[in-house]
Amino acid sequence: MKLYYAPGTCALACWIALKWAKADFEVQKADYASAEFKKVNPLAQVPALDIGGKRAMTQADAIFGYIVEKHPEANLGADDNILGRFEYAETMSFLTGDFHPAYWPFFGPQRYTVDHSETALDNVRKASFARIDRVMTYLDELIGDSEHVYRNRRTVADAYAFIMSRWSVRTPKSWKEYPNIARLFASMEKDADVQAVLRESAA
Ligand SMILES: N[C@@H](CCC(=O)N[C@@H](CS)C(=O)NCC(=O)O)C(=O)O
Repeated sequence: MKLYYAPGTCALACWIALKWAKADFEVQKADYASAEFKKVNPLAQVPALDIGGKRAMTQADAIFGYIVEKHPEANLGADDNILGRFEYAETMSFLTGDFHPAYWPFFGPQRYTVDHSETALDNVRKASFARIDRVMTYLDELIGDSEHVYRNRRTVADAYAFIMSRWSVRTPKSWKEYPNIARLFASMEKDADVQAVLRESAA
């Protein structure tokens, strides 16, 4: 099984989840603009997970679902009751559908304006910040006084939220200014698997 990633991206969260699940896997750095990688994922995005099927798996949330179901002993997913499953699905939908896209205009402003002057690009970045702050604030509230995103225990949602919140250091308000996210960070940064992924992905 091979995980395609790029440094700093949400694919690192899948990498952490695979480690937490004690899965047998390898990783490959992807050049997402390359023709070669477009054969793996025609959308030219990471993560992609090749488990030897006809095509690689794509979409972070779906990949997390696969890891969770394949490794039930790791208990990285929802509590097994109707409200537990609802809350987990709600959290993952927020992370994949609201949180992640909030950062897209910040990192790819040229996709959101036909004017590619530095001023126009900077204006898109500035405009995106309100939405980023809103999703960061919501995440902070989800964590509350715990160290986790979902029900005060470790799930793939911690890895996903942690990796994506790191992007905030490039915005006017870093994760350090959201007290509950900062507590999640303190706990994640002590985790040996997280440390290994951050080290190996930056190498
Ligand atoms: N819907 C996809 C989005 C994945 C995504 O946007 N990945 C980013 C890295 S965090 C990427 O590959 N960006 C490259 C690009 O869009 O050109 C998912 O949830 O997996």
